[in-house]
Amino acid sequence: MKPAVDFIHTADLHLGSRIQINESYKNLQTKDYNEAVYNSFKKIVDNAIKTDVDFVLISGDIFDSDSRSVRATRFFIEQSQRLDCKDIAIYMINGNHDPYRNEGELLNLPKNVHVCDSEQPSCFTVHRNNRLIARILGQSYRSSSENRKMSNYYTVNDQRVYNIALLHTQLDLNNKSYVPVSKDDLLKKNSIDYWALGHIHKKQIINGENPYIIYPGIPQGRDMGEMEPGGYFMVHLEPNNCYYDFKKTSDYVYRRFEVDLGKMEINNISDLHELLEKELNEFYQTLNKNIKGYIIRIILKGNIRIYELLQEKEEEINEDILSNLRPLYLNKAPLLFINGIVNRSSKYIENMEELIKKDPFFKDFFNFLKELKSDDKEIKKLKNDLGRIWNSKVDIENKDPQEFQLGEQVFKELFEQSKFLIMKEFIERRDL
Ligand SMILES: [Mn+2]
Repeated sequence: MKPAVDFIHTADLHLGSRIQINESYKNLQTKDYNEAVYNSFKKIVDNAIKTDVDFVLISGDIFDSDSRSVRATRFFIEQSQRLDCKDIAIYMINGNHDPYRNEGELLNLPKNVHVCDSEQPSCFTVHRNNRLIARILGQSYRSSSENRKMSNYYTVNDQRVYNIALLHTQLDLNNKSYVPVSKDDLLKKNSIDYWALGHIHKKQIINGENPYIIYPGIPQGRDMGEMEPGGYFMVHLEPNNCYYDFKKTSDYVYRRFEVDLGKMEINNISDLHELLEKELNEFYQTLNKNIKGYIIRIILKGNIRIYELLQEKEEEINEDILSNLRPLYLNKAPLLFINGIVNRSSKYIENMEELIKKDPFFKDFFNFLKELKSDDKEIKKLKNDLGRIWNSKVDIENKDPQEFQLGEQVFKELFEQSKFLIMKEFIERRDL
């Protein structure tokens, strides 16, 4: 019988980076959000000690940048030393953000930290009470992109103990920058029991049974592209009894907050204020009190009578709304930071329901849209026609503002918005 093992699987700590909060909050008294990325790793170490795991795995991107920061390195060492005192080892690979340094790290790493080599796969053996309990394989990135299919060369012939492999990959055979490999490739390597993946910042169970293929995601999201509460996996492997539990670590959580402006008759900016304040307050009541802070973006949707005014004075109105709403949530728990407002509203159309139902022209138009929505080829063409400012490939490594990444959500919003703009144009021109 294989010996049981308990371990933590984390990845993408990105130590040295900070969460993004709007400039206007820079004069705040408490700025512990600057520590959020560090704190999430500290929580992982706390729990490793508390639960006395056999070891901790980190699947790449421990540091946010290949130039490293002294502070991030110092912090990592301090936390590793806490584990060393409890005889808990760390096994790690370097990813695209923190490729392997031949000259070593900026500071000496404690003896319990085992870094996989970048030139060939490393294989570490783990012992408990002088008995072999697991093997850990892995290979580090040599530079910030990596086209070697390193997992092909992870070889092990003995299956009497659990064999666990670390890999930093996009898990996409066509992606030549982040280890081109497919799920099937990994499934085929039947000597490996658990693939501890890193690189994708969102928690994902790619395969939920042996061989396990799991992404823990980033422990603390840093912008609107990393929205869900992050964490790590606590894993127990034992013949006939394996489980993996996701443990949340994020102090701060990014959320979208959508407001339907069609809910109320809005004739001026005061009405708009009133609606937003009420809606935001209701949204706030639904937030989890155990989270230190939420960082949100407000998305305005629906049909509004003062659409032209909103368009014409967009910047000024947004500033006015933000300066009214922001102070309301600064001394509360959880904190609420409003990073910005995105306007995806459209013109209010008189008797719209009637028009859609009865007017043959609009009936046709809506039927056309329905068909268009389910026509993948046409949708693809449409996305291309949106212009170069919209990047249809959403890439977590791309630091451009999220607004210009054309994800499914954003595309849907633009589609809805343009539907009403077209209706408005039709009505106005037909009346001429
Ligand atoms: Mn990463």
